Amino acid sequence: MLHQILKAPEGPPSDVERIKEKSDYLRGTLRESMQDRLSAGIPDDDNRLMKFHGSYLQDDRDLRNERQKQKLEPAYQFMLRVRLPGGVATPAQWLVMDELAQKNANGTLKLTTRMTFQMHGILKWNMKKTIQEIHASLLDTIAACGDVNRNVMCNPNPFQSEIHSEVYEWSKRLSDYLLPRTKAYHEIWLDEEKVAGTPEMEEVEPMYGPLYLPRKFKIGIAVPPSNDIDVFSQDLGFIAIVEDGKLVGFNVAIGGGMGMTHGDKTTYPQLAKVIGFCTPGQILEVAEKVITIQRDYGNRSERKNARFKYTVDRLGLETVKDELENRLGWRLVEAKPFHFDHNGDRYGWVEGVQGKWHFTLFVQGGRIADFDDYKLKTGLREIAKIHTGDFRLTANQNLIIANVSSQNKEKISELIEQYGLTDGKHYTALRRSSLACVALPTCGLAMAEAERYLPVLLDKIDAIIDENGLRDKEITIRMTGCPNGCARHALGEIGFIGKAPGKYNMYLGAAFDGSRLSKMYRENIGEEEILSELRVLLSRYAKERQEGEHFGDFVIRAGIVKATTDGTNFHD
Ligand code: SRM
Ligand code: SF4
Repeated sequence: MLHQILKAPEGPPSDVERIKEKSDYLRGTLRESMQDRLSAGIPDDDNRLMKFHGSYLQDDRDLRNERQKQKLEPAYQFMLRVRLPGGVATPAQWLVMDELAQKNANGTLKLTTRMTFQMHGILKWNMKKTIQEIHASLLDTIAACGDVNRNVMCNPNPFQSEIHSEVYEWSKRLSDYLLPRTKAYHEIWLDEEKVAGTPEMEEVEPMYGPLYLPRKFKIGIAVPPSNDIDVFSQDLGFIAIVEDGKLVGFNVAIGGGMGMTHGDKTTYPQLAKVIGFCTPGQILEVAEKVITIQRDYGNRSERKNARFKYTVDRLGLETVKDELENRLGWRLVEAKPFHFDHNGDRYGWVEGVQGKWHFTLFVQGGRIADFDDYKLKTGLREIAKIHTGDFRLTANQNLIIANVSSQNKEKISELIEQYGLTDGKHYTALRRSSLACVALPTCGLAMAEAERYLPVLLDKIDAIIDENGLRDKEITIRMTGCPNGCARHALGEIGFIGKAPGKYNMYLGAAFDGSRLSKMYRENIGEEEILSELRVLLSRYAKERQEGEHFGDFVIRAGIVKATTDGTNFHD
């Protein structure tokens, strides 16, 4: 048996391991801390556990210095993330999110890069009722964050084909199957009574165990030719294989991830590698066993090296595959051919199966708000009131008003027009292909702006794009406020990672279909240099590109950066 020779890395368990161990299955003293009125925050240990319940304690970083000067505690507030497999929400659920954002949060909704809702700025006293209202809308926030399997992604367009809808069902099943079993969430937020323990009833986490995973774990399912969910960035990716119009199964890819630490070569983004094929009926078992390998062999000492990608790189792909097959008791079939052609979204109206229509809206930075000259949030609320289909949040932070009946299409089109809701047609294709993580002011890890700054930078890049006649050229551009990679920067043809206020590392050369990582091009540069670099690069691209050549491929062919498919040389 292989697991006798495999070894988990040695070293004392990290602090988080200690917190999980004594938490009584994610309870800790969260209930008491949330009731405590002396501070708007909660202690660190409970905040660690809070993540498993879908929330983080944050503070408004725009106010941090001023409050410090006034000797006040930070402006504590909570971020809340919903579990929304495949990104699908009903109009009724949309209206609940819209209302909760208005009355309990900062008035806006963030559509995340993993296809769900986040609310920011919730005060401690409003957390419980917010979670209860989410629960009443038949959604929850369980395992939206924390060292467990996170929101399962899949192509958000189930009505594009019967296959899409079948794949979506698998993403839901995976999400439910891999949920933690503890009742902590129900007790703390929904006031369910703790069931007194006879030995048989004693709570156990059959899959996770009392320590849960060494780190977060992410699963996504792609439906070729669209790689919109960036399947190679997932800890565990499934690629739907269709033969004769039927879903025959999934190629299995393991060990992807985007995060790293500046200057630390033991950390790097990595692409998941395809190890075989399984049938739809085997997908839950494959996911479970992969997760248990990470549970048993992931690094519980160094959190920055604890993601599954490092476990795979440390043990070796073949060894992990053997271990998986050992645990399954059967072998994966050889992977089947597949082809991706993009990792972005397709905008505007498209007709799907069963005469239903879908409108993909461009949502800059995934932020749903009422801006001075753009009443996006109100417009969507009015649509939700009459919409009989559903909403689908995309992995590119956009929104599909989906499953619109022919009868309703005209009314919805009128509202789209009335509120000027845009499919981004009048923007450059570059802007439509942009992604930015939240960063400041809420993210505690941000070193630079992202969501608030990228649109401003894009205004200036757009001018260069126009000078070079590249308005319709789709080039993916992604910005993150730090190297954690929440906007999957390493898979953008142009990537920026925040280093310090106003300073970014610039990356180039990722593939348009999400199958190749980018590579460092310039370090620690500000806006002026970014623009002068792009002026040269984009003008060369305009003149020298070959027929149909994407920007990421061009910079490699032109020798501007070297191709990188292996994350371990990402820093070089
Ligand atoms: Fe992320 C941590 C926001 C997708 C890699 N991420 C965070 C935190 C919670 C900051 C923190 O730990 O204090 C951010 C909260 C900011 C805020 O104010 O809301 C945050 N991550 C986000 C979101 C909201 C970005 C967005 O603008 O959409 C995305 C929410 C996804 C969701 O709905 O579940 C988000 N994060 C991602 C992705 C992309 C993905 O999963 O497809 C990644 C890269 C893929 C990966 O995991 O490798 C990502 N986030 C991280 C990491 C780096 C993990 C690592 O491997 O080292 C951190 C830091 C950490 O875990 O310690 C992080
Ligand atoms: Fe925050 Fe960094 Fe993630 Fe951006 S990439 S949301 S700055 S953790």
